[in-house]
Amino acid sequence: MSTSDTRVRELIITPIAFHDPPLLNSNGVHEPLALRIVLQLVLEDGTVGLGESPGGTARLDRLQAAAKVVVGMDVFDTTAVAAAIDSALLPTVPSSHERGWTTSAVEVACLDAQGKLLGRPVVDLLGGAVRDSVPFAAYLFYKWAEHPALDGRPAVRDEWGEALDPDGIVAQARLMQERYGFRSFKLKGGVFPPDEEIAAIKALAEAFPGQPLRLDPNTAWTVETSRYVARELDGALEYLEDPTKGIAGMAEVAGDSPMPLATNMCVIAWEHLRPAVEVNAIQVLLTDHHYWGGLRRTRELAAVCEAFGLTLSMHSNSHLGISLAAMTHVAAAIPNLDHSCDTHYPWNSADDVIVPGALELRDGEVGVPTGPGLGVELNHDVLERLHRLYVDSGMRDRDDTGYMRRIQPGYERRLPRW
Ligand code: GKR
Ligand code: MG
Repeated sequence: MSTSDTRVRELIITPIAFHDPPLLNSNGVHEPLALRIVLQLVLEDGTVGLGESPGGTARLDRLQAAAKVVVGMDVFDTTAVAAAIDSALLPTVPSSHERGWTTSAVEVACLDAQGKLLGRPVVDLLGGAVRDSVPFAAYLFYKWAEHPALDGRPAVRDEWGEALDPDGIVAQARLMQERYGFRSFKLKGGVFPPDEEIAAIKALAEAFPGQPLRLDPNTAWTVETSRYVARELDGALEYLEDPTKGIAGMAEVAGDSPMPLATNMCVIAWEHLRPAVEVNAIQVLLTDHHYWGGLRRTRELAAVCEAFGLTLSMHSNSHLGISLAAMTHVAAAIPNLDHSCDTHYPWNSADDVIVPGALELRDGEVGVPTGPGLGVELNHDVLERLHRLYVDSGMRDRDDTGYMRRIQPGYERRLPRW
């Protein structure tokens, strides 16, 4: 293989929309559609590497800027590819975390292409698999039975039903377990007053004795409320995730919390690690290859966490199969992955852009795809359909709060709320 064949001919960026149930969180409620962006990195020899990024106008613009920069670069030169994109974005995007979304998505596409060229799975490019399958947690959400009728559009029901109290959450957890065999559970909180969410966790603990549980209110609580919840749930939680805002607030809660604190909100870039470690603000880091710089940087992050005694879990957002494949490959390559990973996949998998078969959630785990690269294949008809849905919907950015206000006009986003 000559280096002229492994150069990038084109990076095709395709924004898509797919169906999402009315999942509640501390910002409001998920809209009927979620947005992602599919990357196809085409090499001179015709090899195509796939990537998937969260959607939204800013991320789309930045990926389009990256697409201009990478043409002609060698797909094996991922450090130079990331540096070129980073310096192209730097003048207009000062946040390293924000630039990270773009470099990460392109790195995954490069690694997929490299794996295809070499006939090896991506996990082999990350040092090899330390596990053949990766455990995921059932991601439970309070939710409505349907997206209500709005602006002439009829109500949209889904197969999961309503979950607005402890019984509803336990029923949802049972369904998740029946369908996918999950053995750990995460509840998205910050929706109802803390005592109601404490009751839901206690109901889950009773229904699934000995199975790890997590609660994540996305900073909906003050330091004082966080301490109260932590005390009430002593012995019931594997970890408490982002109860309150910021490194200083988390450190105050961590000071007397009976369980570890986790984050995907206050430590989201390399420069946040040192201040967080200095004040012992977190004990668990939810990594996410979509913004930490890609799969190799995530592997490096795992080593940094190991050095500082932080345990590792994995964050997710509404996503499809290219992301799930990338999450699975990197999680399989990390020796110190101490907790099962998050995934939204059961909520969105019906609209997946990849050809079925390569990824299956069984016994709460996803087997590491064995085919070359990420081991998944793009379904071009579905990609076209989901791109059309994106174009026709007019939706360009996620807005959980705005959507909630259209349904409940008095709704206010307040963080902390309690
Ligand atoms: O999908 O509503 C959601 C989640 O709240 C998501 O946006 C978060 O980024 O899952 C995430 C988390 O763990 O904070
Ligand atoms: Mg979280």
